[in-house]
Amino acid sequence: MTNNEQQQILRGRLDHIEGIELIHHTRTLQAIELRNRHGIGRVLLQGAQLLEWIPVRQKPVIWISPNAKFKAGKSPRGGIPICWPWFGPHKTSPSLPAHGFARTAPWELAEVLHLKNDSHQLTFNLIQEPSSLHFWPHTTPLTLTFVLGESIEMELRSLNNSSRPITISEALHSYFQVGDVREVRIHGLDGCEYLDKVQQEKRRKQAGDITFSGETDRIYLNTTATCSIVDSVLNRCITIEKQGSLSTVVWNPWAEKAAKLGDFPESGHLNMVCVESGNAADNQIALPPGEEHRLWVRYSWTNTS
Ligand code: TA6
Repeated sequence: MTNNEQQQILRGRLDHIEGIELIHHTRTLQAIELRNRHGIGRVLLQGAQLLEWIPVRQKPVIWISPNAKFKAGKSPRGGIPICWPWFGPHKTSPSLPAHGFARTAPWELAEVLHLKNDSHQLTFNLIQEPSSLHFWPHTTPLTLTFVLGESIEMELRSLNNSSRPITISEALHSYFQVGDVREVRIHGLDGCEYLDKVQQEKRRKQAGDITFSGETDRIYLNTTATCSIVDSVLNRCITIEKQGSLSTVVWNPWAEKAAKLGDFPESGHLNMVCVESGNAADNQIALPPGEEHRLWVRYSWTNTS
């Protein structure tokens, strides 16, 4: 089936659903754009990557770089990339894509529901390309469900349909918009052990809230904690609840690394912070044949002024 035929079918399925349409984000990349009484959002079909969610009467909750590059096979900087079936560099083959292949692979929109409270529920299935089979020779259907309404809910389900046990690591690599990261506190990880990736993965223990004054890249381990991003510039608190996740990654590249990455605007690092729910490092997941793993998050926000 050609791409055009697939798009026609998808458009047909969306025609009868209020507030949702298939758009060309670029000439080659399609996105689902949706509007309901709670907000406006876009999800790129490549990577099933939420690009933005702008609640009504709110600043955007999810940060997307104004310099994000939209091209096939590259995850645009920002939004919520899906890191799967490994987090970070591949353990044995550094030439393989960082954070796995799900975030740059094609996904299909399998179901759209317009819920009674005027939220939208979108379910996407990963389309495993032949090119990934040589380094991921497993039958592991991956499904991502969003509920976009007065909050953002996501559920990532990994099913091991192969005959052998598999090991995965994963993260919902969420970029949150903040007024000024230097005035942000992240609450909820006090006392938690973490790997400090700017100090050769030295193991440390968090004391109090997390604050930011330089490059910060930490994998908090063995934590099921609900976290909150307390933003005293936007007078907003974003709450991050999770289930099926034992790791929380906190990242801000700061100015020098952001400049090297090449898709941040000048001082763009000041308006974002990543708080990523997943299972990484010590918390990788061993999935026996026939078993399914479920990672769930809910992002909600309140004004604090
Ligand atoms: O989640 C933090 C991190 O692993 C950082 O080490 C940094 O590499 C970031 O992800 C972004 O990775 P990317 O491949 O999207 O540039």
